[in-house]
Amino acid sequence: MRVSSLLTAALASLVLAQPHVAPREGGSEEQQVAKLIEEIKADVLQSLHQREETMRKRGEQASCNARNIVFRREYGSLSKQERLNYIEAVKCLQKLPTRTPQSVAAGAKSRFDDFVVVHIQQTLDIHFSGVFQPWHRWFLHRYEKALREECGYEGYQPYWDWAKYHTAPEKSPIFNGDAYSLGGNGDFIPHQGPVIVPPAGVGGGNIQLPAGVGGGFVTAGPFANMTINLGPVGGLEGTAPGPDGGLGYNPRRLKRDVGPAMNTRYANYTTVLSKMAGSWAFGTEANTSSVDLLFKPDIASYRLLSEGVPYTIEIGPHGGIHYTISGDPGGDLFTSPGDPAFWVHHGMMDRMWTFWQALDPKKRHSELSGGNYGHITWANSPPSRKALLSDPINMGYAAESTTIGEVMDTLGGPLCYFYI
Ligand SMILES: *[C@@H]1O[C@H](CO)[C@@H](O)[C@H](O)[C@H]1NC(C)=O
Ligand SMILES: *[C@@H]1O[C@H](CO)[C@@H](O)[C@H](O)[C@H]1NC(C)=O
Ligand SMILES: *[C@@H]1O[C@H](CO)[C@@H](O)[C@H](O)[C@H]1NC(C)=O
Ligand SMILES: [Cu+2]
Repeated sequence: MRVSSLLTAALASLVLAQPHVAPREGGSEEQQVAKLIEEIKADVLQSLHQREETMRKRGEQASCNARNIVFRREYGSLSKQERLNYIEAVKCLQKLPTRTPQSVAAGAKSRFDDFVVVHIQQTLDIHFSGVFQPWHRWFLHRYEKALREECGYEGYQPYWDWAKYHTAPEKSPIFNGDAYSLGGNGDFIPHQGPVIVPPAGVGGGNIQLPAGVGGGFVTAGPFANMTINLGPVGGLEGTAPGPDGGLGYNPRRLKRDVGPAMNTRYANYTTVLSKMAGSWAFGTEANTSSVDLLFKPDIASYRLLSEGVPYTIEIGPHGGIHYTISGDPGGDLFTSPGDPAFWVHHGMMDRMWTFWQALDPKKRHSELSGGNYGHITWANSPPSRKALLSDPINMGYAAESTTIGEVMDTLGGPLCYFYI
């Protein structure tokens, strides 16, 4: 395990970095993001050590400490062997028997499908609501655990650094179609991009989003010709809705429409920087040495930056990257975890939230509500109470359930990981 050497390297940079003291320079947004992340990591490792010291003095042991913390890494930074190990574990999960009764979901054919089922069943409760971020954090963690404990994977869940490949995601290590990728793009078919249709009464008109550079079946790389069993729930371009509200058996081949248009527009370095620090935190604002400036945006604006404003062109990087994958099942919010690429996208979603929390941990490890996305209904419609830390995170037949409060801190409770 390389964790201890990673930690040593990170701690060494902490000594040199002296976070928050040096005045900030401008630099490209990419450099600003990198610098901010270095500071976050240094602060987190330092606080981990401080916490351990404090507890040691009391004769207690921190359950998550510098020796057992694990780090999730960017997909392209994994070695070829590590990528192969991840791919093999996902394929293994797709061969293990399902735990979902066929009476619940006749389309569930594997352990992998168990995770797709629970997402389909709860889609309308777990998006644009207070449980969104914690639910998907736990979802990923339990998926990672299944890969490790049921399929012998020794690494951790990788993430897709959206901005890193935004000019050509189809050529990234994730989608280039080589033996170490998550499969190639869909074969090119001339087509239009997805259309967002606001429900009756919402107004604003249909929103035409740009297309990717694929559109057809995935025919190269490890998940070439992979069979999708569940969904789609509402139907997709060229694919009718599946039976039983998407829970029925509907075998078909994986399609993708990866391309730069959506990625660049909705998930570039400006996006990533804004989510963590607000678009004004560096450079142009006069007082860039104030730590407080970094504490914006608050939970409500973070959620809007991240998930967009429903039925507007500003769909945010969450939707923007779902549509960067697109295709089938990637273009169907309900069934989207059925594309192996879902999991690296949500790895980055969780990474962003983890970093945002780390900028003001005392407050943000319990901050859940704020704005319309903090309630227990989709965008608070119909109006509902705010989500609570005691609310459940239900994993159905996929894994054990928990509560929101248990997963707010990735360095506490049942969790002990961070991102590099
Ligand atoms: C995927 O299916 C296509 C069309 O049937 C075929 O040409 C291709 O060889 C298959 N690829 C793999 C890796 O099985
Ligand atoms: C980068 O993303 C932001 C939203 O986060 C968007 O407003 C901007 O137009 C994007 N840049 C490009 C070049 O598309
Ligand atoms: C910048 O912020 C610091 C810390 O909040 C404050 O002490 C200082 O007066 C500010 N400087 C200016 C020019 O506003
Ligand atoms: Cu989701």
